[in-house]
Amino acid sequence: MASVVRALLDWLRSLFFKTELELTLVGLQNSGKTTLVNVIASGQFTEDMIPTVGFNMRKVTKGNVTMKLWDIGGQPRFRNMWERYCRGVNAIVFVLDSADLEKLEAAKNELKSLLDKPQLSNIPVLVLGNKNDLPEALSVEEIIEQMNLKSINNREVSCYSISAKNQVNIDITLQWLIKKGKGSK
Ligand SMILES: Nc1nc2c(ncn2[C@@H]2O[C@H](COP(=O)(O)OP(=O)(O)OP(=O)(O)O)[C@@H](O)[C@H]2O)c(=O)[nH]1
Ligand SMILES: [Mg+2]
Repeated sequence: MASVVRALLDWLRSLFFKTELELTLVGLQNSGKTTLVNVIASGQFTEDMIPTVGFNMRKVTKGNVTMKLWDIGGQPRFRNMWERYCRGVNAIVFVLDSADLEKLEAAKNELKSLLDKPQLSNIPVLVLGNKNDLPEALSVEEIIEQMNLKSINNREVSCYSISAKNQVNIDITLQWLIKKGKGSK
């Protein structure tokens, strides 16, 4: 009986309460940002991707949750746009190719310089080590160490190891992000 009541309450709540989220995805080119957005939006993985020129915006609704996803190009010529698109969002998602060890230092420097921007202070950051299906991918502990994430102490920071390709840890990623949204009637 209690579970029936709970289900009824959940259903009633779902009729009235919506969560709205605005998120920005940044990270070096080829890390998998657009792929991840496609997986979140439609569950589809496509191998043949074209680099994002400028940015894309996708609005995705899942149940009561509406997410506005800003997906910004990661090539050097677009990186000066990152800050502008991160202002005022609920969370910044920094996507890393966790199997591309050569680009790790550049990724670390780009993340640091982004988070040093005063306009972005306090915005929570989720670092996603993507491509964990590849054998050389770093573990979460290695990413935290190599990306110097423990030195970030002016905001909430989390890190997950994911695979957009195999849809690994996309569920916990979404759960983390949804908690950053604000409920509204
Ligand atoms: N093995 C593997 N490949 C992936 C994964 N996610 C993305 N890729 C591949 O990585 C390449 C780049 O993906 P994109 O989504 O275009 O990368 P991006 O970060 O949007 O790149 P820019 O738009 O240039 O910044 C594509 O060939 C994808 O198929 C993954 O989880 N595993
Ligand atoms: Mg892209």
